[in-house]
Amino acid sequence: MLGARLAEPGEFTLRAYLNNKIDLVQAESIADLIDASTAGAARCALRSLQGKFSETINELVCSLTDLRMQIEAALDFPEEEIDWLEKSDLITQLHQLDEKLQKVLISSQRGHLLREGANIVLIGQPNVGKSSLLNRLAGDEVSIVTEIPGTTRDAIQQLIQIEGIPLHIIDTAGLRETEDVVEKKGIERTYAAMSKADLVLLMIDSQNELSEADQNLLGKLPTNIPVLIVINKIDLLNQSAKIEDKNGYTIIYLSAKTGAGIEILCEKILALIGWHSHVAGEGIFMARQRHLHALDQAQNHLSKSITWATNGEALEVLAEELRLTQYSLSSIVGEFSADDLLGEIFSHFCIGK
Ligand SMILES: Nc1nc2c(ncn2[C@@H]2O[C@H](COP(=O)(O)OP(=O)(O)OP(=O)(O)O)[C@@H](O)[C@H]2O)c(=O)[nH]1
Ligand SMILES: [Mg+2]
Repeated sequence: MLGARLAEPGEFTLRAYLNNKIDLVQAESIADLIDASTAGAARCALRSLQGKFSETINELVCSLTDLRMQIEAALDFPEEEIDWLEKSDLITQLHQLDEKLQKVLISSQRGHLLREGANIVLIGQPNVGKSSLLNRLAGDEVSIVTEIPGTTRDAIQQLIQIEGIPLHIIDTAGLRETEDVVEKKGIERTYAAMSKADLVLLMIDSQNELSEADQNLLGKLPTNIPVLIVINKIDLLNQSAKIEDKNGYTIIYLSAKTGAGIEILCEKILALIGWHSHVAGEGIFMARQRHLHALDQAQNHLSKSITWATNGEALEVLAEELRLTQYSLSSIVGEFSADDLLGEIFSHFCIGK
């Protein structure tokens, strides 16, 4: 074959990266563009490919380098009168940097949601209308609905979009004591789905009170996962749709059958998974978990350095925290990225990209 061979996954992108044609964020955005599941996600990936995310990170790194230079100079020439490194001035600059970093983090968290979506798990007693709600949200009959309790046996996942945010809605087997082997397995899957949830919707029939079983269920949920209580079938009691806070829970009254209250539910879902549409205008960065982790680390180091500076600690300690802040930020665009990290990133490409 005249020495020809098939390209490795991501090989062309890797070469572009190694030849400094693009940075790591841009390389990742090529894969994101290919994988984008919504128009919003594709637009966002394109912005990263054009360098918007990298530019913002590089600006932060520049401000940081500038500040570090001032501190290093003060360390090297302690006897000089370096008036621009007044303590108050230093703290102001650190706070400004922290504010900028905070904005990037928010934009990145939004982008991460746009990229990954969120897992929303519907749980509750049999027959309360979980599958009906999934169908209502999906606008399609994806899950079987019958008046027989125990209809759903297996967890059913459906991808929907609200305001362009991909949401994986997982309908589960109604939770109850049962001797049925298949249903038992289904219930095990319900618990497994719950542990991976970003948000749990606990559904109750409006004709019933919150039962002891429901309360037990609430007690079993991991505390870090937000819960929304959904009271369904309000059409049967001629109630109107509403949202209220009671005993530390948010409760939404709706009807999966008529659609009343669905808009209230969608709005609350977005808020609980961290998509605040009113924060628009700050931009969205197509962030991966890796980027969020690095930004988090950067913010930790920066807030430590603010504490050190405020407490008047030695400049050396401050300088070290700022070095670590810069290291975390630079790892996003790839300046200090280890080889195994590159292998991990490029292996996710399909062959020949
Ligand atoms: N009137 C009324 N009936 C509803 C509503 N939502 C669901 N139902 C009915 O309630 C019954 C059960 O609905 P499903 O959606 O299958 O309930 P489920 O919670 O998925 O039940 P399992 O899969 O058995 O756990 C069906 O007969 C639905 O038509 C509603 O908002 N109003
Ligand atoms: Mg069902």
